[in-house]
Amino acid sequence: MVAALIFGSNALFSRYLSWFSVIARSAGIEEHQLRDHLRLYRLTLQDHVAPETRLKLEQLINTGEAALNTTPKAVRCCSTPNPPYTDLCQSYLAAVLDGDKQLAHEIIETYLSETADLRGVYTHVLQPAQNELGRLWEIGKLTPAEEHLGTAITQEVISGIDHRLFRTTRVGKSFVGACIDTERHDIGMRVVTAFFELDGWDTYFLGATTPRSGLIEFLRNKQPSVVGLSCSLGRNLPLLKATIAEIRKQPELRTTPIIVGGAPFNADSALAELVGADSYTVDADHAVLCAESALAALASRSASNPEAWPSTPTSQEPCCPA
Ligand code: B12
Repeated sequence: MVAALIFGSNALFSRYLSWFSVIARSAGIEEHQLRDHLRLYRLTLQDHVAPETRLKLEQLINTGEAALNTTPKAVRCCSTPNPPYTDLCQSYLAAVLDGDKQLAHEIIETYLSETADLRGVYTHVLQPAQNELGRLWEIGKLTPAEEHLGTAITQEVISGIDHRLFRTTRVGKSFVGACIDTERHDIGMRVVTAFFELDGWDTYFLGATTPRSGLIEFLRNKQPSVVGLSCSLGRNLPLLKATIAEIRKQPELRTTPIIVGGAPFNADSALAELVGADSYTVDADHAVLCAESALAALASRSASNPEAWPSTPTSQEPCCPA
């Protein structure tokens, strides 16, 4: 809620509330209790906030109340028909839910030896399987330990197929992908970084909870063509904004395009501009194209008006259709 208030994002708050209402329901909390909760929020907070914030708060809570009637926008899971991956995704998920990591590896290795369809495995098997783990945890059908086991198996499978990423043809560009200091969700960033590697970029995946000072020192040394930052939780947006501001203060990184991604941006793409990023995109399939267009925008801007740069990033629209 605080991040939604800070960034004035009703979409972020309604996504949060529709998510929370699922968790609450599976914990036996009824909708009228959530409504009471919001009413008390309104009553309590309005006496403690400035008039302009009160208005924003009012709008936020109104959208939130409306969101309680809606079901959260589903993320693609293995239960979502997605030919030709449906059976593969479901058999992979079944192996993961059984904790059968040998079978999980075999299913992916067999498919890859027949198709070499690495991109399909990442975005149409591993990602929906992870989303399904989240959905089952959310409705109380999976314990945190079982979700951790499933996630660990997927991380092992990703490590097992990493060797297939390396291409002979390099494109002479580099990409650093990281999660900020409070963000523990790094599989999304790892998959995005893999897509850059597949396209011949030199990539550096720094993973979860990367301390800001270390991230900035690494970026100053590497001076990558593009930086990617991942955020899965709305509450991490203010820190992401501060991290991007810090990166832009570095003379060596003044013109380096920064692209972002993760669930909060899929809820409200305007947040990409509000955290100071150059652009955002919904998933790994569009990430390299997103980086290419950010680099093209950089080139045309510094060519047309070297003085103006880097004043304002160009497009905030998802650089590829959401
Ligand atoms: C695995 C997981 C964890 C693991 C993470 C392990 C790891 N090393 O990553 C652990 C157990 C640590 C974890 C912890 C928590 N989690 Co969690 N987690 C998940 C889960 C199940 C899967 C995420 C995943 O791996 N997805 C697969 C990847 C491939 O997809 P992705 O992340 O969406 O990334 C894609 C796009 O978003 C995009 N993208 C992402 N980043 C970037 C960056 C750039 C630059 C670009 C271009 C694109 C891009 O492209 C990616 C590839 O296509 C999700 C469920 C879900 N639906 O997301 C919950 C989920 C995100 N977690 C959730 C929660 C609540 C938590 C906790 C707060 C739980 C708790 N109480 O402790 C903690 C918070 C920890 C923290 N501080 O970050 C909620 C968040 C709900 C919300 N309100 O936002 C979710 C949605 C579960 C749920 N259904 O309720 N979690």
